[in-house]
Amino acid sequence: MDRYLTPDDLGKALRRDVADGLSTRPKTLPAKWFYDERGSELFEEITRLEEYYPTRRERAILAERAGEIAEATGAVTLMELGAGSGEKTRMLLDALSGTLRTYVPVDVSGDFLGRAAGQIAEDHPGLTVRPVVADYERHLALLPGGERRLVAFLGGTIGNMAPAERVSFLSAVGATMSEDDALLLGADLVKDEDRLVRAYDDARGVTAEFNRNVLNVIDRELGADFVPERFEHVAVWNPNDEWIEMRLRSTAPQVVHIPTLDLKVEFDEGEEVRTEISAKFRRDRLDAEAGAAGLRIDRWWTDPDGDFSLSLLRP
Ligand code: AVJ
Repeated sequence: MDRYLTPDDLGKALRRDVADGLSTRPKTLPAKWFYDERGSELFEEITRLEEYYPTRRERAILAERAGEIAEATGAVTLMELGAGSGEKTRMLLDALSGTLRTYVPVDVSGDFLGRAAGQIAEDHPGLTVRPVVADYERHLALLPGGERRLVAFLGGTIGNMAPAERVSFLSAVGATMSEDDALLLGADLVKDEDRLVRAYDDARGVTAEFNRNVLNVIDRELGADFVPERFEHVAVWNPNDEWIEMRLRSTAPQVVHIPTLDLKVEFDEGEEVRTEISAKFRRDRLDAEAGAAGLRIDRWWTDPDGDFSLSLLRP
């Protein structure tokens, strides 16, 4: 396993993000810290919720189009950024089996990667599986190259980035690509506000627990004394930026201690911490952002209801 990121680097990044995010107003925390073991389980549970359509829709598009993707790319190397749950990966690997020789899953969590990569190697004899522990927002230039690469960034995770970050991320991917390479990008689409909000504020409260779990992560990793129950889950649609915002709202005035940072954080009653943005796209916005990053959308697919998109970007 190649490592560009040690547990120590991750700890440092968490300390910096929490110190920065909780000492500004409005307070913010980056969405990437949701995903400890518990958070990853909760996210898996979210993907099975009635209200949470993106995973199901993306899977449907892949089921329909995997053959076309294989034909259009002839990929020899598949690099997956944020190597996710097995199923979508497996659909791609199966479709690409005629040409594919190497699979490179990239993730910040070595434990998770090791397990997932081992399973995939076992199920695909003859495929070289080369997991890389890295932060795809920082280490793109260091990732292994390869012949006819398909870089997959699925799930709609690009929506967690603000517009300027998206363009620099796409530019950084583009900078690693040669003419025969392609980027397979999953992006959620703008739709009815009601459905969007319900997808991020489900009736059973799984998303609320997922949101509050970031406080458990900070308690465990930085010795803080957040009581997650003292924060309420909030999901709102921001029509100007066309993104969902998840927030945690303090239910009372309170002070939280973070010993590792030697920090005391005060919350007013009703004060909110923004924990995630999840941008929703229109084709023209993606065209523009891809263009600004020196890429173009070569193929564009959606599910029959137009809920979610998969696109194939090229230099
Ligand atoms: C994994 C980032 C795509 O934004 O929809 C699910 C995470 N947050 N419910 C998303 C998430 C709340 C998800 N992504």
